[in-house]
Amino acid sequence: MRLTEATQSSTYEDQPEWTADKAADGILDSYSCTDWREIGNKGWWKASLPGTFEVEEVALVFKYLVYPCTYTISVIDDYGKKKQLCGTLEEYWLASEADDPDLDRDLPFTIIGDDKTYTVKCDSQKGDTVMIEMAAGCDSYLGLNDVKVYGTVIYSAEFGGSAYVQKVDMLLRHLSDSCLLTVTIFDGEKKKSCGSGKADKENVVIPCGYKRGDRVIVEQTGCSQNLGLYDVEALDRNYHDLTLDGQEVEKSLVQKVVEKVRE
Ligand SMILES: [Ca+2]
Repeated sequence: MRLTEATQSSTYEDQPEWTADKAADGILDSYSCTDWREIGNKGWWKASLPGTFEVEEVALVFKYLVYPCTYTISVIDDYGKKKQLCGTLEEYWLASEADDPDLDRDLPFTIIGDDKTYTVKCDSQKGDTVMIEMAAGCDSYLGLNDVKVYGTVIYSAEFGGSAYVQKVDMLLRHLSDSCLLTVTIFDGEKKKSCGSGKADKENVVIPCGYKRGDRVIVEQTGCSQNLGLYDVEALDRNYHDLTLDGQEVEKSLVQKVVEKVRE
């Protein structure tokens, strides 16, 4: 997803052009890195996500030296500013180890050309900001080429009663080939799947086969950004619009309902 409003605790004074936004521009070359250097202090880098996401994965792409230091990767909640840990990157002499083909040791990086990518799996932490911190006391600096964040947005709306749903019609702000929109009708606690569609056109329509329920849930998965649902419409079997009371919902709520259905 496209990251914005990148900031960092400091910018290395000898490389003033290596600003925080260089790790949020999607450009993977050695002139598009960020560098912060904190001797003895706790350094950090953070950026805003394009909306509130349930974050599944954060990938850090390094271009050059990473001196031994422990980095923590977190997702920050929008309202409470609650910091939720995704994972840590422990001390690695990345450049020397990765450049030595005889070194018999597993590195937690995917290495393609000069790019060394460290991926941390998150546990659907919900938030609108990603933050990377360097442990205090590291005599270290970081050449961070880019940060990639993957996550899910969920939309949920109630009909204000029970209805037979003919189709769900969605109007998107952004398009994506890799992104799937999945529509589910809930009838009380019973889950009825309508189907999925690629988010590759402005107007995505998912037929629901007159499934009866009182709530529609749209899940956005595999996306690199929040598609931005301009509008969601559901038609009943008489082709009447169902009034939707739309909102983003906590995934835990959906999971709770789904778990009950499976019981
Ligand atoms: Ca970059």
